[in-house]
Amino acid sequence: MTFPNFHLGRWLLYLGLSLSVVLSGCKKLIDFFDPETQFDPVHPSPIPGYQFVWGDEFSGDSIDEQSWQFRDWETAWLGPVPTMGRKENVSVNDGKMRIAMNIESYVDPETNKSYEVTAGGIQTKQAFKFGYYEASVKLSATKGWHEAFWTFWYNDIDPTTYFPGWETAVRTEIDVFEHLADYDTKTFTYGMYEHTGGWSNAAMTSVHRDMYFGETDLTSQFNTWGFEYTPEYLNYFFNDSLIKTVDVRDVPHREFYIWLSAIATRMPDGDGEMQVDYLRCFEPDTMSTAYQDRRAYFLQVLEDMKGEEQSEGIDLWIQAEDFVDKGGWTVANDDNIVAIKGHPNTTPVNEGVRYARTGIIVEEAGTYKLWVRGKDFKNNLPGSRFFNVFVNGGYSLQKYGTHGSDDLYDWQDGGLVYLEEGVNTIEIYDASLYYASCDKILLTTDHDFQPTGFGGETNVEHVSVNPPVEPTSLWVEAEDFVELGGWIVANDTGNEVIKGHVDRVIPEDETLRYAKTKIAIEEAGTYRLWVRGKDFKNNWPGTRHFEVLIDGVPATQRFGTHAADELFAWENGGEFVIESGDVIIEIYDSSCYYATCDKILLTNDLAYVPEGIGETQNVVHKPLLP
Ligand SMILES: [Ca+2]
Ligand SMILES: [Ca+2]
Ligand SMILES: [Ca+2]
Repeated sequence: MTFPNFHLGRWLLYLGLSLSVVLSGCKKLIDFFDPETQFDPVHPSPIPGYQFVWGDEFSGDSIDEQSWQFRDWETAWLGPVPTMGRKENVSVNDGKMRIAMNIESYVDPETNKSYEVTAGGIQTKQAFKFGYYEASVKLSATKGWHEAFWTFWYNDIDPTTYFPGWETAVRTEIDVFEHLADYDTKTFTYGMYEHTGGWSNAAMTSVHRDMYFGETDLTSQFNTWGFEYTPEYLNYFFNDSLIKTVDVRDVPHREFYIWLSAIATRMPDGDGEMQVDYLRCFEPDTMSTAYQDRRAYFLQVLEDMKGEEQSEGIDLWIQAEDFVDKGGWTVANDDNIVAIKGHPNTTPVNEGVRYARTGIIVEEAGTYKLWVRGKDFKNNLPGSRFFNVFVNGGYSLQKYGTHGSDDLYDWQDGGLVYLEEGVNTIEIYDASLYYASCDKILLTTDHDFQPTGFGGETNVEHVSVNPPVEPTSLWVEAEDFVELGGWIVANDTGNEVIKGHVDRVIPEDETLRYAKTKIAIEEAGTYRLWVRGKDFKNNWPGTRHFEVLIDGVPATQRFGTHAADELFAWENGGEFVIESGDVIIEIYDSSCYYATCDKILLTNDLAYVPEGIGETQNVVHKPLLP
């Protein structure tokens, strides 16, 4: 760590410059960065409102272990090839910190585990929070390595220094750049994650995520990446140009450690080296005019992101993530908004899950203009992440997520649709099965209106429009069972029934007590068994009992024990979980005393209660042996 102290004269110069930029009404951010005030190789020159606090120019011949900690452990969760981080892979010479990324056989002496690749990196021992941070880095051109300049809420595997409540709190990660294993030499990704679910059940959600596609080679020269982290906005810079502003007002703000590191995420194509010229850290002078002017400017940038919020007509703003039925789409944060995301280059087994579906309640019928806000990349397979939107089932060839504009998310014109008063159905169809993302839909009676930015707040009521599932009710006549055993078919007061043994004469052949049949169950699920049998209210009620078994499982209820006013009545046999396929039903003569069974019902409408003689038989009785 060798760095001259911040120079007051230079600082005053920035204050003046930044003020004049704002006062002149200049909106281009590049004007904040006057060539006069750019970094030179030796002297730090902060962006307005910040002052240098710490850095490392890597001008010695070893890592300053007072300031840095090595990433000297295994990383295995990010790919098929576990990487051993080694202190020995990090060196300092010629003004650079170098991480050697090696294909080599290495056995960890502590665990005796063998590795095929080694790499590593360093993390600051000091924690930082709000500020401006910049590193100059030259990446490896060898594919298979994953290099990164990033922040994390821990700096080693010892949690004793973490913030109180870290075990369960949402924690954050800022990736200033990640150069993935198979990226070309001009592309990187960056973004911010929230880690939720606590220490033991950690999950990640994205605050935002973006990719940078430029003309600058990242592997043949040093380039600078910077980020400006404030309680309100997060700015990303590449080679002194602002590339993204993100609203972080709703994000929990944590201290972090700064990491410069590399691992393999597959077997690399060869050895590589990541080089870092410097890391420089600046803290905000929040009371300064320069900082306040800058803040005002970026708060306006955040405000401008919202775009037009209303037209001259009736606007129905519909968030995709509010759809009642999202099918196979998942809800995710992305680029300052919440969106739903389709399948990631996979084909679902069930076509139905390609639809997200909702009903919206419309107060005024009429012709509305449809607008859809979806995601596309200008420079990375533009137009390939497409989806369709159908209003009231109308078929549309219009694809969304195909705008190819500078912004990740943009509005596309869907033409005119007619909305009825009352419930109207909107469907989002995952047509590409390739990373489709939909943020929001607008239906407006102002046909000249063009939405921009995020658009207005949601103002519609969603209702389910999924067709009600038709229940399966299987009506089975006892007299049609394929094997009757000792039961006989009879007509009893107008009912075709089967009757068991009489006078408590138990047959020697136990099988004669069973009537059996086999029917097909098409819809797996939970079914309720109902049985219509005979009992006498005033003449030995409950004595003429019989049992029913479904695939060998007896109902807990005995039948013919209802003691109802009517001779025949339905009795509830409880619930059975039944797989699809053939099921065997048995009626067992448990009393051998005039048991009488008319009909059986299996229904997955668990609330249904049959009455009278029930419905007509609707099953086929199949031979017990196929
Ligand atoms: Ca250096
Ligand atoms: Ca949305
Ligand atoms: Ca019957």
